[in-house]
Amino acid sequence: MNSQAAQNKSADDLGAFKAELVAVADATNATLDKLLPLVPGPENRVIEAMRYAALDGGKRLRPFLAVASGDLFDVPRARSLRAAAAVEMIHCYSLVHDDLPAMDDDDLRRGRPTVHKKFDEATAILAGDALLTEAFTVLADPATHPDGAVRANLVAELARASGVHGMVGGQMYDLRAAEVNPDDAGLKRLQNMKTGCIIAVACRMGAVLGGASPATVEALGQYGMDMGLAFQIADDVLDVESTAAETGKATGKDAAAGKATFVDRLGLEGAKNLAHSLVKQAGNHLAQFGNKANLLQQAAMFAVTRRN
Ligand code: GRG
Repeated sequence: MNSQAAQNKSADDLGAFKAELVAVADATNATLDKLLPLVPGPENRVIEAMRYAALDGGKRLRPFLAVASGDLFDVPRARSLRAAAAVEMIHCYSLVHDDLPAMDDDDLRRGRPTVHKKFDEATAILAGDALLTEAFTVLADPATHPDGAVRANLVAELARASGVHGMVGGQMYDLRAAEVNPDDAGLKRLQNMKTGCIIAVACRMGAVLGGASPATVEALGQYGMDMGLAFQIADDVLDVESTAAETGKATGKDAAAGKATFVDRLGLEGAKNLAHSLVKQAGNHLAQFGNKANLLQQAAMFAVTRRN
């Protein structure tokens, strides 16, 4: 194949990935819609805020990863979409809380007012809390998997990735980064915890649902961690190179806040090169799946070529 043909093939592959991302996003929206029904009663306001946070917008990359990873083991979509919805609930909760005045104090998310702007601060805190807890209700339900041991494993996986040794710990580290001034290894650890753990657990959950061996769950987790770091570096690049109209959220915030990022450490080109080498490294963890993992390979490339 000549190089133009190779480039066309690669563009086609990314096209296949993008079509599947949209299909999984639609299926995830339908699943979330069913899982978050409105109720009569005063508590309905928090459900409206949860639906506002979770239902419209977002690339749905984490749901895609849960479903695509499950597909490697022929997991029925009815099951993998529940894991996908659970991980997206955690992700949406983290965005709602991250946008609060006490954290990043953002007015814009996914091209719309943030939840505390649309509703109010107390409702936004409750909506985040409720999305967090609802994620575990979804995983613990027998509809997710008939075997209680598998459900317990999924709950433990998601709890570990979301909690103090994962996303919450990473957020705390991030809030203290100016004071701690991490070296490059520390910055990598921060970003792995804050961003990588949730991306990795989406991949791991598909494998757990499929009854994969611990080594195979780990391989998919490593793919997710490498891709997650690449994704976060790409996010930091977009913060410099993109606009709010493109990303649907404020840009230029990292430099304004004096945040430690790999863009700050390595420059734009250095950061982009690191992100691309992490994509390659992520792909290596998928070797055992051969062509069956093509969409996951493309997902890693998408993480660093996306414009929002
Ligand atoms: C508040 C506990 C707590 C944690 C917050 C995830 C997070 C930790 C903060 C969000 C801010 C941020 C820049 C996180 C890094 C991960 C990231 C790039 C999130 C945005 O993910 P996308 O691009 O968003 O997948 P969409 O809207 O497409 O779902």
